[in-house]
Amino acid sequence: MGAPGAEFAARFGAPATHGARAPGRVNLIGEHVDYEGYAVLPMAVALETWVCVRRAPAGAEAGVLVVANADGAQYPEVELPADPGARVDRERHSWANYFQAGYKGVFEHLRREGRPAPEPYGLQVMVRGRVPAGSGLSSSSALVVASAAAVAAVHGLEFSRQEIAEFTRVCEQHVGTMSGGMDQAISVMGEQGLAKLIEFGPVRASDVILPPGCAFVIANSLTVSKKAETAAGRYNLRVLECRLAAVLLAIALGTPPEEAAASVQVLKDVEAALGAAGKRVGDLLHDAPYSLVEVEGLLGASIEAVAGADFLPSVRAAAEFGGFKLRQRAEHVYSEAQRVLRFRDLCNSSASSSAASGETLAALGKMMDESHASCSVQYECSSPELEELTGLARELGALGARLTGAGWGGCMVALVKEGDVGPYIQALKDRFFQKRVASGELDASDLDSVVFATGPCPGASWGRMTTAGALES
Ligand code: NG1
Repeated sequence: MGAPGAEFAARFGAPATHGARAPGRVNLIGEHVDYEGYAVLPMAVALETWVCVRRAPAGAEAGVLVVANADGAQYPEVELPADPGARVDRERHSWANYFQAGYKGVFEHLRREGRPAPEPYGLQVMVRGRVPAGSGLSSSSALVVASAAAVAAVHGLEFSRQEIAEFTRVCEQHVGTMSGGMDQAISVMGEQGLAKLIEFGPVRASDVILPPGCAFVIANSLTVSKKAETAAGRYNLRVLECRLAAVLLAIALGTPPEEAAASVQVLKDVEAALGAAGKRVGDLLHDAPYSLVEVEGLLGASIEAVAGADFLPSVRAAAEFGGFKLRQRAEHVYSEAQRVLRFRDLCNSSASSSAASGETLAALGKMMDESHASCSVQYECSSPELEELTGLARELGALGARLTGAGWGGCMVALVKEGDVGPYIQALKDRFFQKRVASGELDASDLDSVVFATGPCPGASWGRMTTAGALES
């Protein structure tokens, strides 16, 4: 399924002039560490989102963005102002918020860079997404990246891949999650046949050659993770807990509270000082959840003053959950960051052999299992369905299995020997999915889209569209 060219012409009466496609991704290892400044190891997948655009003709639509979707029944058409300054309405969780975030991002980037911005004109837009929403494969970033790239193309703007990766990370935050940057980066920088180590500050991607003889199987737990809607008590709360843990670690290491709050943003900022002092997280942070009173007492300031008012909903959510689990969150981040580098090193060192040894694959699988356990126990971002699925995945012979993406639902990724893929997928269908078909939760015709093997795919492309509805090469 390619560009929604026919749908565009049917809705707007003329072909699209510009377009972009951007893929979703599967993260092989490195969960919830990107927003703490650490590297992640994803690959782009074959599921992608298309955004086709055309400048609105003079008249009624000249000052608006008419944003339509090829699946109009599920994603109804939305009209937005053609004004990059217009606020994204976070309280109304519309699918088109992601388009608007990408649209704003283009102009905000130009402004930050001090580059001249073109007059923003009205646009006709048609979207088609094949990345399942809320599945942990980053449908949100695929849409933000494709939107930004298409908007840039129709305004005649040229950006590097790195620029797009940087500014789409920032602009996706308009939707309401304090996104870390992995998804946008791999969606733009993905390459056929290569996983990538993505590092931040500035964002950059280096090749990771996956060992020959192995395959990655993605399976959807069928519980949708509504990231934007649940951000206050889940994703954003974790970002806040990490920030608080980082500042309290710095204070425990002797930095005065005010200085720590000003200079420490993420856990990576205190890693060196921890190492230099020969301390571990568990030496400095206690196991029991921290109450608001205790945290603010240690900070010598309100959380709002330290982290900003955007986190107030998360502060309220933490009170409901019984406090902030700072030690557990920090331990997850530091251990996961190390697993990413060990995983990368092992992949690259086995790249020269014609088939990876059983030992190598077993070691990679073990790291994936450890990553999952840490996500589940320390970071508490798994779900009963993901536990069932990853447990079954191992029982059925996967060398390792873990949730992928933010968690709380969505997909898992399992490492499987290449030769075992067919029977393995069939066994997963029989043991996990068939009963869901029987209960009506899943349509039998969707079986192949909820469990499949994939290799690394190319990142986004964009530009002018041919009249036949393809991107000009
Ligand atoms: P999902 O929700 O799977 O797209 C999110 C973040 C990532 C990263 C992962 C957890 C966004 C757009 N993406 O991914 O940056 O933090 O969670 O590793 O918020």
